[in-house]
Amino acid sequence: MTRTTITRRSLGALLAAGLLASGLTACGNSDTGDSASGDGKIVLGFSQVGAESGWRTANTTSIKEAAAEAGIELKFDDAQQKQENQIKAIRNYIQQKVDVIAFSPVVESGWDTVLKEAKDAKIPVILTDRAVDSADKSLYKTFIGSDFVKEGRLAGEWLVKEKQAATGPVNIVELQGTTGSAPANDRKKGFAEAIGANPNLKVVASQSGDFTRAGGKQVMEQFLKANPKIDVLFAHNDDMGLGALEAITAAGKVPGKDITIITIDAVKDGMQALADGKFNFIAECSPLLGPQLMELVKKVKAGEEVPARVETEETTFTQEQAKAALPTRKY
Ligand code: GYE
Repeated sequence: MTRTTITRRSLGALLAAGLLASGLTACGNSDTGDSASGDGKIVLGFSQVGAESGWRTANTTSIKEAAAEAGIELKFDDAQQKQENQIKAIRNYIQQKVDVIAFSPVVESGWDTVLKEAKDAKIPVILTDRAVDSADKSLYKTFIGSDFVKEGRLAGEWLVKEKQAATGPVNIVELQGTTGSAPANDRKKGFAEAIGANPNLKVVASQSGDFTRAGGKQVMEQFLKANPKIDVLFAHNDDMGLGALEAITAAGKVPGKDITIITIDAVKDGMQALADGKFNFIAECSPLLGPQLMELVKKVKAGEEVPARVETEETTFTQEQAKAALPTRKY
């Protein structure tokens, strides 16, 4: 299988031009199967992680809206951050003989059995937003989402520049996303790689806040109790950073000044905190995957070739850039 990475922007052009030919992953499933819909509509079964963050809510809205717009019948399940619920939902979709299954895997490992069941039932699977660590790449047709390692790296590179004049140790605490999830693993890795460029930068504590505000607040309280000198907080998403703000303020410290705060996502509340000077930097992760996902659903249902990976384009925001972007920010 040839692995090809393609950006979201260029995907549209390629699909339109019908240029997705050699060098791309062959879909291989031309079996149109039994549609579960009586009216000839493509039926998509989607298993969502949960509703843990502003990012996730925007992602769910994007998927629902794009399905309606594309005339695709969507069966949607919220797994409440539990892998067992996702496996149950996927098995239900297989039983209902949906045309395509898409899901955002809460963690990376443990999917081979259920993915094999989907493959045996000849139902193509699209990974959305988060990756799996299955060695057998034939268990799914494609992946659409972000480069999480890059996001972590961008966060770390900004910090290296910001603290380049530091002569003594810079103590960093890290709020990790859901344990075992692709974004938590990859963002941690990218950040660690980048800050390696300055030996003064040191992660003194790193723990999961499960991508939620409540988790961010609670773990930050513990960090503050255990570490007398915290210079920087790196949170794997905006929501945990927003929860941590409460803990920092309650501890009598000024967020964005006493503690430099870097997050990932750039949802509206995060961008507001950045514009207000409470956050210092955000690496963007776009949740608006719906339209591209629906294009891929149509392609795999038709047995056409799709790229192995469709990557989201993202940027970064400083406080000034957040002020400029906020008025037109949609989510
Ligand atoms: O960053 C976080 C959400 O998987 C990219 O999940 C997604 C992450 C996102 O809960 O806010």
